[in-house]
Amino acid sequence: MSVPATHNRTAAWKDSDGRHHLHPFTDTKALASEGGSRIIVKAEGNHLTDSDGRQVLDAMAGLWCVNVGYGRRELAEAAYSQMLELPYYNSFFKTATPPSIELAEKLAAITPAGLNHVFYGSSGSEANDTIVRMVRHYWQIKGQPERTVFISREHAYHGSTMASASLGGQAAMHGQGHLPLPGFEHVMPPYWFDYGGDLSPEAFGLKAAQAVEDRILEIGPEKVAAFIGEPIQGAGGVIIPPNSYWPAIQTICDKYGILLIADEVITGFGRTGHWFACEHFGIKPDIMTLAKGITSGYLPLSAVMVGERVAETLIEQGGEFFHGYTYSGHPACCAVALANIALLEREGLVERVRDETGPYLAARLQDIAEHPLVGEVRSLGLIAAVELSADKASRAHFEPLGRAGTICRDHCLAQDVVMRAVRDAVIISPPLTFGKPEIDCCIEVLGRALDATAKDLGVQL
Ligand code: PXG
Repeated sequence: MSVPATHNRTAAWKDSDGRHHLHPFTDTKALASEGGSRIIVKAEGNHLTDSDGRQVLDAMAGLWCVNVGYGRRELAEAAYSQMLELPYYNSFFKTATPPSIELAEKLAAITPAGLNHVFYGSSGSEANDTIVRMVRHYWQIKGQPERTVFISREHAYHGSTMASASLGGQAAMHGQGHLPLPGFEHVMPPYWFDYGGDLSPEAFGLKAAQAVEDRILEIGPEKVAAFIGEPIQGAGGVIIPPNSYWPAIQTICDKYGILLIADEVITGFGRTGHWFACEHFGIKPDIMTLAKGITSGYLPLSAVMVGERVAETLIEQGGEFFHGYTYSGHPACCAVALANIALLEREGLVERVRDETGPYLAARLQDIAEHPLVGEVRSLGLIAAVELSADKASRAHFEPLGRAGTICRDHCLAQDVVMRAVRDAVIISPPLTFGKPEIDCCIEVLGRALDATAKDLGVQL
């Protein structure tokens, strides 16, 4: 076992990490004062091992991405063989590589009908940047160059680059670096718990869709290029829209000729019990963003799926699209994606989430819904949130917002289960290899964490 050796190195790693490594979304000073990073050295199945030899259950699938779980030899071998055969070649200058071609064909086959063309990148942020450039280019070709504005939602997360952070609706991100850029608008999210008031969820879903139409009319429909949304807002707190929302959005986009973009970076590749969440919500996007689960995070890869309406115009009338990344269609990443999709298919993981583990998680969440601290539980497939609230009836928040959720998440971590807190929602989005025992474990850990949180907050149980 390598544990004793790594254990000896933990202090050195932490020290070096603190001195040299700027982490994403991290207050470096606070991290140092809290004792530095936890060093993850290994992972197998659904578990991570840290440098102290401690094992934790990963109910977040890394960062919402390790859909097939850790330690899959097939994926490592796909990367290894491809790297030996052809580690890299680009697709800029009238060249292509077999994995990038085969993956494009496979993605066209498994994504909803009509999405038949692929533009590759390495991250969800890059894919969404690509979309901004591609969509504006499309409208220029169509002779409507004034159509430049993107409409998105508050709490949306579409990435961290200038354009993708502008697409996103994260107030904290916009507060740094003068964002959003001009041409990015944000409307109310379909977040019934916070915004729904006395309306039923279905009535509120229509109201949230109406907010999109109202904004289109305010801006002028002839200036609106596209509406972008995550079918379920993940990093924004697992906001699952009422069923009335997406069909109404589709109708509004169709009415004004506005492109509909579904960002399926989190919801794709089986997360919701469907290959893509659009299938569940009954929408037909013009463009779809894919990343994360496309390779289960084993290598970085993203794809923009382009529908016929846009692709035909770009191809027939667009000429050269002056856009691309060194790693667009990286052969090793594409080979891993193909192996990952083959694994999802062979093991029937998507169907398992739809028929077994998704419904089981939903049922088990009901067991904690009655807890005095819980305002709402929500889930679809294997993505779920437990929303903490100071008062069930009024859905009031604890003050300050975010404290209760963080306390609860920390009590889960203390029991060796990784969950995530967004505001006061405690979130899970585990590998699709989670079975009933792992789900039971999460629910039991959450139950104890809720009790401990109530104690910390001085709430009588
Ligand atoms: N779209 C969505 C819906 C995402 O969730 C991105 C785009 C950007 O992907 P890249 O690969 O550029 O990171 C994401 C990423 C969090 C968290 O704290 C979530 C993401 C990234 C980092 C942190 O939950 N999602």
